[in-house]
Amino acid sequence: MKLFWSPNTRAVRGLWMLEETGAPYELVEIDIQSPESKANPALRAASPLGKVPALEDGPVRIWDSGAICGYLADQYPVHRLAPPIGDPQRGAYLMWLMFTNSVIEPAIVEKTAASAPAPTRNGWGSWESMLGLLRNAVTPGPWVLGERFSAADVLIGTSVIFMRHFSLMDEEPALDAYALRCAARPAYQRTMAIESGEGRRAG
Ligand SMILES: N[C@@H](CCC(=O)N[C@@H](CS)C(=O)NCC(=O)O)C(=O)O
Repeated sequence: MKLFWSPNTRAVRGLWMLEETGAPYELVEIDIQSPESKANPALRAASPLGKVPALEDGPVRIWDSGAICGYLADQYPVHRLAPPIGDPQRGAYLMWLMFTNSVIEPAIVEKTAASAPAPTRNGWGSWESMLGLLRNAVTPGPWVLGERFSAADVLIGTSVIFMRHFSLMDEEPALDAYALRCAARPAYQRTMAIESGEGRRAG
């Protein structure tokens, strides 16, 4: 299995998820500033826009971080990173798995571009409503599905950590505590070591 990845990008989601599963993988570093690097045919086969993360697993090619995390959770059920089909938490899990790319990211654009909120027209609601939903999602926690850590926390966790890092939120005690819980996970710490270059491995 190969993860096309670049440090300090959304590819961290795929990397953290792989570290949660413990599955063997090869990291293929892409320089997203370099047209030559993004022209890598194997990357293009997995990711037509040349974006990271992208995953190659046998005949499977996936280029969306949410889909990659969901796929890996289902492929490695022994790690219980997704409620299985038929589980009462499956619906909530799928909703939170998609929340980052369908709600948080557009809401961040709304905030950073200083667009006027249009919560009825915009599918993500608004920046404020997104934050309210997130606060409720991690309260009481520890994870968005309560006691059960899942692939959805990889998505939501990286988003909350990103928003804190770039000071997009004011003080948010529940979200701050959640971010610290995510960051304390051994798989997340291994991911950060790889991102920084210390723990990089291939194959
Ligand atoms: N929705 C995609 C977004 C991926 C994405 O935009 N990745 C950026 C890095 S954070 C990228 O590869 N940019 C390089 C480019 O677009 O050329 C996902 O979540 O996987």
